[in-house]
Amino acid sequence: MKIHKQKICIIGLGYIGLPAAAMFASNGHKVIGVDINHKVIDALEKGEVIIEEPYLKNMVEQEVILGNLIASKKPQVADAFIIAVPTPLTKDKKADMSLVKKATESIVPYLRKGNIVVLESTSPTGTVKNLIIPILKKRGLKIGEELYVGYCPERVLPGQILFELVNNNRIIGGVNKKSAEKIKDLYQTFVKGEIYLTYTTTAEMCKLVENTYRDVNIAFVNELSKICENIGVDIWEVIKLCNKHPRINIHQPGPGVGGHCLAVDPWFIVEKNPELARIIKLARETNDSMPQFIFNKIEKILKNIKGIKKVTILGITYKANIDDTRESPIINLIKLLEEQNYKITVVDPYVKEFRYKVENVAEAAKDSDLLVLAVNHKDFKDLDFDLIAKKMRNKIILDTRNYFNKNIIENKGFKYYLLGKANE
Ligand code: SAJ
Repeated sequence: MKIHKQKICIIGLGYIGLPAAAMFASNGHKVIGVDINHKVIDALEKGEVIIEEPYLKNMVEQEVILGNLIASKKPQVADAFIIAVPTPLTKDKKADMSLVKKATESIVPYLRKGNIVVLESTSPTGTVKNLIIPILKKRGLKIGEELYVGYCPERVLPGQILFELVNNNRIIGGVNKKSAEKIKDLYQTFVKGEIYLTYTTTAEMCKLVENTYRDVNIAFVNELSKICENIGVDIWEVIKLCNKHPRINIHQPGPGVGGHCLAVDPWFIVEKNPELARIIKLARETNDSMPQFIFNKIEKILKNIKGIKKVTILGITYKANIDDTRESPIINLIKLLEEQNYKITVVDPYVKEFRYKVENVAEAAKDSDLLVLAVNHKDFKDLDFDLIAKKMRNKIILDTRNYFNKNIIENKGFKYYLLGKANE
């Protein structure tokens, strides 16, 4: 397909905006990257990035050198504007839309006839219609005829963002058909997956539903793991056997659900439908209860040990093989341990700094009473359990992910506990 070179202004250069900016730039467009964070802009001016994502640094560096990607503190006149700013959760579990509002306001003076405006930030349903459009209208352009507006959620997985940006299917919701088609033409310059067109509110709902689907399924299996502990059945064996059924796909239990998506997005549905969204709310609460459940298990395991107890936590990120600790349930588990004055050491090769952090597992396990596998980082797959056994005061392991080989560990003299299986 022949690319019609456009000038694209991307507001918000985080985990989503920056990869999108680099991708548009490397596919024939001129991209102006705008951010309110000076650190982001200073880094980008030098062709550097301040987030960890495979291959992103190289791509950004190259496009900055070629002059296809330019950092700017303010928006500029352009053909298309993409808003990819955070929509954090407030303390009372509502979407904080202030950054989306500000970003939208910031582009108004630069809008021209024929422009495209796309929201990418995960947002409650109705955001384009009720928040974005009223602001854009101030420019006096006819929405859908002179200014094409829509919502295009990202669906990428941290750690493989650049691959998924290109290969995943996408949904585009337009305020009208023309808007959706215009936005599709733009994204098609690099998206190889299918692009499905719909209306804005439907697209907003799709994004929320995708992550809620996963959250609810994980809550289901987390609840089952509590039930299995109660009745003396191994949840992992149950999952393995049930998943042999052609239409069953049970998710994995664990110490909770973290990250900026699954732990947040379901609340955007609850916010707008408090009376109706009952399973969704309960699922959130169930997943949020997992750190406490793990803590209670730890207390039971160590109940006969006198004096101050030491626990070594392997992994604190919200999931495996990434550096992101946002909404990590492990941080909540650590807080519970702190409240009860446990001595704590933490090992996480992906996280640069954290209180209690020790570089290697054997060192961290010195005089420890319990080793908790909290995150299944690949680095923890082949640990030297002979050395760890020598260092620990009590040789006990709690595996919250069914990640270690029970037989190997028990052969080294450890007592092995597993989430979803009753303590014996
Ligand atoms: N988790 C479990 N059990 C499982 C799967 C995951 O406990 O069976 C936990 C993980 O440990 C982690 C959390 O859930 O704490 C979330 O991990 P994830 O890999 O499911 O999702 P995210 O948040 O990294 O990315 C999700 C993706 N959404 C879906 O797969 C539906 C991604 O496609 C989205 O782009 C992203 O959210 C987003 O930005 O919304």
